[in-house]
Amino acid sequence: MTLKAQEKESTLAFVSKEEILKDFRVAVESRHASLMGRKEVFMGKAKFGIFGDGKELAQIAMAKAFRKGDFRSGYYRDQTFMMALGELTVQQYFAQLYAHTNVEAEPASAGRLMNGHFATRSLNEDGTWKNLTEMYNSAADISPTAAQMPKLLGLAYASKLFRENKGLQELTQFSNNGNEVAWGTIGNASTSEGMFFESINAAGVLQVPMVISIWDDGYGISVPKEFHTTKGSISEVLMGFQRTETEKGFEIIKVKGWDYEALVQAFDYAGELARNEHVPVLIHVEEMTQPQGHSTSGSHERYKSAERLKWEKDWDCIKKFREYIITTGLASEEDLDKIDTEAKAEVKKQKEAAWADFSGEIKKELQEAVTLIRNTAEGSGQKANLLQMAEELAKSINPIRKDVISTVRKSLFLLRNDSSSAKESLRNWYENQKELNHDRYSSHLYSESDFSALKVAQKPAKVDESSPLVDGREILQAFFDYTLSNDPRFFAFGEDVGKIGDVNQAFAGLQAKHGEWRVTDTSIRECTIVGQGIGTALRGLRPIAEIQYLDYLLYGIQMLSDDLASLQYRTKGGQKAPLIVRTRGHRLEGVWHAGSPMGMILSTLRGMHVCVPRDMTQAAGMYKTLLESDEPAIVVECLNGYRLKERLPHNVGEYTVPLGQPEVLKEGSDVTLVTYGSMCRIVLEAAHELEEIGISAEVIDVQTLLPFDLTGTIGESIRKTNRVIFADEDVPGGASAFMLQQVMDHQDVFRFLDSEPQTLPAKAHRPAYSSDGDYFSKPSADDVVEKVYQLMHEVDPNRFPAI
Ligand SMILES: Cc1ncc(C[n+]2csc(CCOP(=O)(O)OP(=O)(O)O)c2C)c(N)n1
Ligand SMILES: [Mg+2]
Repeated sequence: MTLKAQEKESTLAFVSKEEILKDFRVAVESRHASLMGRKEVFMGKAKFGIFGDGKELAQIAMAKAFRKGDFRSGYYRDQTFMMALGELTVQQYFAQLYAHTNVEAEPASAGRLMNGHFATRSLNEDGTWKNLTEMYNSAADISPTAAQMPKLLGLAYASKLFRENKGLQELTQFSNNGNEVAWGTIGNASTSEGMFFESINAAGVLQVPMVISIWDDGYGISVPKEFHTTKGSISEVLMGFQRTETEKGFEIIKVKGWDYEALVQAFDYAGELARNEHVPVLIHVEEMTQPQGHSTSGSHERYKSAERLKWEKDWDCIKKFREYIITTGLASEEDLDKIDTEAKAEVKKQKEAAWADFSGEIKKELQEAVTLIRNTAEGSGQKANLLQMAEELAKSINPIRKDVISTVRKSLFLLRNDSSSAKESLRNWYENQKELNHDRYSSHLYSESDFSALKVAQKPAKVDESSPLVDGREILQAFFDYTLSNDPRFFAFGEDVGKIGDVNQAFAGLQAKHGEWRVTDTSIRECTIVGQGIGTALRGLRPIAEIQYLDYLLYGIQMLSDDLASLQYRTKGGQKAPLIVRTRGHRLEGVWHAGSPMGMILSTLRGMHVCVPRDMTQAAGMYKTLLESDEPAIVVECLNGYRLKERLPHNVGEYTVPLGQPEVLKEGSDVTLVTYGSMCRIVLEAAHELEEIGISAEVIDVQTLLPFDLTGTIGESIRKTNRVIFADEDVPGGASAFMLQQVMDHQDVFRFLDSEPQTLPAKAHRPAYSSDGDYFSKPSADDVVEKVYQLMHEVDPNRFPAI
């Protein structure tokens, strides 16, 4: 549907002349920032640049409709929007281009992200939440195209929850009755991604206040839109989503990117509709341009025709805005020229200030290093070399930190035979810089606040003879019931989680008891289940997003890896999304239902905790620890454990299981067997068999793979047994190799080993179907017994002859 002209009589009736001229100023400032930004890259002052030129006007219109408490989830073209809101100064914009690591200078990512990645800071320095309803909020951008969409769904869904779930009304810091709109932006070509369609469909089903704008410049880098989109138009393709008098759906609006009046009206209308009625809206902004091409990596003259390039000049939105202002008589050509000249001077000034700030810090470090190196030269046998290195460093043009630190490290190497106080000073300076650089480039992978999962107080489970023996799933059910009763922020959702209480019944009866907004069914859409979790967690809620089986995590792992796991890191503690992903894995049969791809998880989800409880008692305690913390995590429950009997602790819902603390399940003196999850029972069974033939195995459950054995329990055991085997159900070189590496690198055990450390993983292929498939694909108790026996045979062939 094209927005009807009669919706609002005229933009001029509700936007003042001053405001329009201010809009013009923001637009031209943003344009000059783009133009100068590109030059900075070509001058070698920044590595890469991607800019928002050609997209200014629509973003100004979007900013007008954006209210405090609202959220944006967008992409790299949105500088003008951020500037129009006052959430991005030109100086900050250039600070990011230069990768300034100071969080005050570059609040979005502290120099960790390339330019065009926007974010506001939701957290105070101590990790506590700010009042998000008093701020303009932008979720932290990521580079993969369309990956802003799943989280956008969650940001919008949070408004739905805040409005519909009356238990959340007290949380005024996060919402005002769900009146917040989640505004998304995406490029036309990126709408081809699966996650775009998945998010659109889910938003239509859920009827959430989401306004998604498509910035359509006709291209995705060099490829024109006919190659991306059926009929060459995403709004045409999506017309089936258009709501009607009788059916819910989307409101779909088409508007031109150079038409100021229509843009202002479209965004105003969209915002009101989404905010008041929770109707999702799609705004297809067509006829946008790219005055400088896609990015600094290439020039668009290579792939655009002369006609197209001319068309882009003629229909440039700032040119058209200028014409509009002049023809409506709001200002003269000279007035606008004056604004343009002033804007250009202002941008230049702020750019220079950003450079002075950024380069000043490094120059200061350089000066210090040069002086310290020169000092070491006196009396050193390496005098000439050291002085030369200092001189070269002193002369460098636009030095970066690497130049300084690398020279210092090379100097220290040259000085290895010296023992002067000047060398000590240089070494101390370097050690200090190491700490600073850790903070600049490597901090905040995990929470550094008081809410870190590692700081959660330990409360042991109370279990005794009077604790009833129940099915494992009933322990989880008791835990979730307790938590739903005591924490209004907590809710669970996923495929089959609602009505039947998940396929393994841990939520059985809990939707009936606590309501549909607390325990909720979703469609089959793992990627946006994760996004829904991230978005709601970004808005202060405590979701558990369920992935029905571990194998299907692959559909959601991109969001977990690119977005969630990197969130605290890429904002340097500015945002958090303490989402818990619940799933179940390990033992079952079949190629797609039995996997234990822990290596995949470990490699891609650094920044999250990875919990692998051996039973439901441990799982409930881990959930409690995580809910007390502000960190994201994945919990892999044992698929074959829901019907096994466990004792229901008296304090379920309150006890915690600490992360990073392995548990010794059985003591032994000959060999240490390290494992986790469903393998714990198998390894224990094997250990008891081994006991009968005189081999004493110590069995350790690591409990969590990330963090890994912070207490040094495995090392301590190896120092006693002098032998170790790491067993699991992952492929060779997967999590068993990870465990081996962790122990070898961090626990100083090499000299205590009397036998080669070994791993006992599953086969490299996925497990075959049926119990026989399982037996021949994954380690069994027989495999463990044989592996340990073989090890002992090598130690003492007389006592343990070959089988
Ligand atoms: C998942 C993924 N694939 C590829 C890229 C590389 N890439 C970056 S931008 C881009 C083109 C995007 O075009 P469009 O969505 O139309 O946005 P525009 O840049 O035109 O505004 C591509 C292919 C990426 N960032 N992420
Ligand atoms: Mg495009």
